Amino acid sequence: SESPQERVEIARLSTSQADFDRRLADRLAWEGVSDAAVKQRVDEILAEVKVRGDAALVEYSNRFDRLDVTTMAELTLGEQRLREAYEGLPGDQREALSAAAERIRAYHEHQKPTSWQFTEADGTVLGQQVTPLDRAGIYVPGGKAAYPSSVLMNAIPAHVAGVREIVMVVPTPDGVLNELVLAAAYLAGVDYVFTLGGAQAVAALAFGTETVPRVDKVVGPGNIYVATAKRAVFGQVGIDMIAGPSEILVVSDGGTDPDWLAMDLFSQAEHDEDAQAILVSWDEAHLAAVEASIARLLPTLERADIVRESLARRGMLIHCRDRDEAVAMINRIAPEHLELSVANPEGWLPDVRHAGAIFMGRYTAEALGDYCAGPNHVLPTSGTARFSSPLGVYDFQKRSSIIHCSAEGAGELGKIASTLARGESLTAHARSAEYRLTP
Ligand code: HSO
Ligand code: ZN
Repeated sequence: SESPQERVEIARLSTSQADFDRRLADRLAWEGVSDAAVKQRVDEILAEVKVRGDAALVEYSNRFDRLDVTTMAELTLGEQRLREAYEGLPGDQREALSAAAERIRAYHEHQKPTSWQFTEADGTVLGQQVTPLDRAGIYVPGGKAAYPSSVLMNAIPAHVAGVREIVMVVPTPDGVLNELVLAAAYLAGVDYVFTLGGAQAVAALAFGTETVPRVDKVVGPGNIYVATAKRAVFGQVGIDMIAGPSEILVVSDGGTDPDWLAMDLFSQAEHDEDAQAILVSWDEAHLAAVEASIARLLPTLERADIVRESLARRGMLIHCRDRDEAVAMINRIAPEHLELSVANPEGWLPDVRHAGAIFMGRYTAEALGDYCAGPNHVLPTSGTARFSSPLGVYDFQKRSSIIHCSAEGAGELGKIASTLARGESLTAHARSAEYRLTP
């Protein structure tokens, strides 16, 4: 580590290689961990919390987070405490957090879906009414993955959606509170916080206890216990997607400073050893230049060990033939984050069919989107951008259908309904429709 340059292990692939498809698939593969032993422990915890409520929460928190509490009151933080956390922050952090929250709020205001109705010729009105959830629960991990930015990204869309009550849970190992996380909760409109973590926190939100109100949906990332618990309570409450490790795919036309691109790749690789950073280009010399930047800059990173491991496990520098092959690569990988580090990114946009978030042009570092550009940083991972979308206002709302028949409309529809109902031998349906036929 004394040497400023080191050999960095990162796979070099080329679409011209005979075994390219297999090599790409091998490195993309990431199986969401599922473990029978974990599942059994989680089921036990869920059952205990369901039956014994607060008492079980107090016991688990003492055991797993090494606390010494006797009541839920000691695990509850109200709005006053959240405001104190915010006011106690150093000025620059307070300003940065507020600026980010404002931008995220403004972006999500644009996302609000509208209710609509239309009237048919006979006066029958049909439509759709959008309503927020009553209560949302936000899980925030403890320890090294406690990101204040993620508190903003999860809670602000819920607030903009009009959710009446937002409850947050966050573990406090050894009783240590994260003031930035609490300040973010304050800014995002969280109503109160329980210092609970793990499967027991998910259980509390899903079932409710004497102190913790039952929520309608649980969102937010967590470890394998949390993910397993969320899967188990799904159906009784809504959940968001189960996130895999973070990924970035950078497509470069060769015109961006190789140091910038190396750092963009590092920015996701530093999240964890299973994170994935990929660069695609048709410019061979440029790929070599970025590789040299990686070797020179990696030793200067605080989290060099994590980045080195992540690049070795799952990183890729991919040489492709041309723009068309680069587009094919994007849609095949369906990345969580796509950086289009090219001269005319707008020209690419119509060809991008699968990507969680698209960062356009040389100046748009993914890191800006992670914190403050405005769009959500909770995004579909592991290729799930093929069928899902960023977390948003719509995830905290649902739709009701509206039907308002005129007398004339009931006559027309009644004939159709009664015929179909008799075909199904459901005669009460048929007669209910027939009562309203116009004579
Ligand atoms: N890139 C992460 C979000 C994040 N980055 C939080 C920094 N803090 C997942 O998309
Ligand atoms: Zn990030």
